[in-house]
Amino acid sequence: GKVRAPTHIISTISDDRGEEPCYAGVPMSSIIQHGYGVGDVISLLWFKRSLPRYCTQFIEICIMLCADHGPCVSGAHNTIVTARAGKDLVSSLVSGLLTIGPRFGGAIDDAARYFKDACDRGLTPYEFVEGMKKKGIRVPGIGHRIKSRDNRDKRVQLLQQYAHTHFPSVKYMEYAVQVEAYTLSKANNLVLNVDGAIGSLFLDLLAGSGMFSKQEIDEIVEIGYLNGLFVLARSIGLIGHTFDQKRLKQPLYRHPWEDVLYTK
Ligand code: Q5B
Repeated sequence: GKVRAPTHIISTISDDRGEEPCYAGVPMSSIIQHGYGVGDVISLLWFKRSLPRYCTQFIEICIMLCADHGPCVSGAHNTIVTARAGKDLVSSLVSGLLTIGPRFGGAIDDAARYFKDACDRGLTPYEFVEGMKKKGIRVPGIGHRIKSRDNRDKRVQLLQQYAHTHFPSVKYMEYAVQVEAYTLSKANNLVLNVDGAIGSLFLDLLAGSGMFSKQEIDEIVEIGYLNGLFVLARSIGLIGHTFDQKRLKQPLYRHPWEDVLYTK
């Protein structure tokens, strides 16, 4: 029989060899005919399956709500400074993206990991939070620079409302809310933030949709798919900030001396 030379690449999510490209086996024409949205495309290319509409709509809501959060946040600031240094779109975009990490926007995967582990092990919020403190780890998904008990993050509320209406179960989100109640007893700004809301609710989506086996959920959480939602979403805003600075013909940024503490 025919002997196939060993390949250097294995790919399982898309195929462009036929008459039309396919995403996880679904042809482009079918994506358009069914009126699929970007949530469906993410389902196909990231999760390799078509998810129910309430799940793909949740993904789209995450993307819309995280697309931008003003010019003062880490990512937008970097992008603005880079664009003002005369750099191109891709350089300005990636300089903003590179700030996404454990403190800024990139806490979604760790929030999912820690909330899942603590909730599945039946830890009380006290046991969980104090255990994290002993290990010297900040609770991912908790805390915000400007949001607080009296100035709640509207994005978190909108995500919670959507899940309460559409998800079969919000067990993990309820656990995260109990954790928040405990952390708020320590400091006013230790609210459940947007990363924590998405992390906990995505656990509910994975567990409640019936579309993923237990092993698949563990693998998704272990690999860490969910920061991808913030990266993808915030790229929209960072691209916008780049165009904004170019449109406004903003000069090279230089930080004012008065705002630096020069000391020995
Ligand atoms: N403390 C977010 O801190 C921030 C604690 C904590 C236990 C915690 C901090 C944190 C976990 C990572 C996380 C996502 C750095 C945030 C986002 C997107 C964004 C951004 C935007 C957008 C804020 C003061 C005291 C200290 C700390 C204690 C703080 N957090 N303890 N667990 N999680 N969170 N990131 O205000 O005793 O004085 O030493 O790392 O979830 O990124 O809008 O800006 O859309 O763009 O700077 O919303 O919470 O407070 O660092 O001065 O800490 O609180 O140990 O205690 P802050 P710090 P002590 S959403």
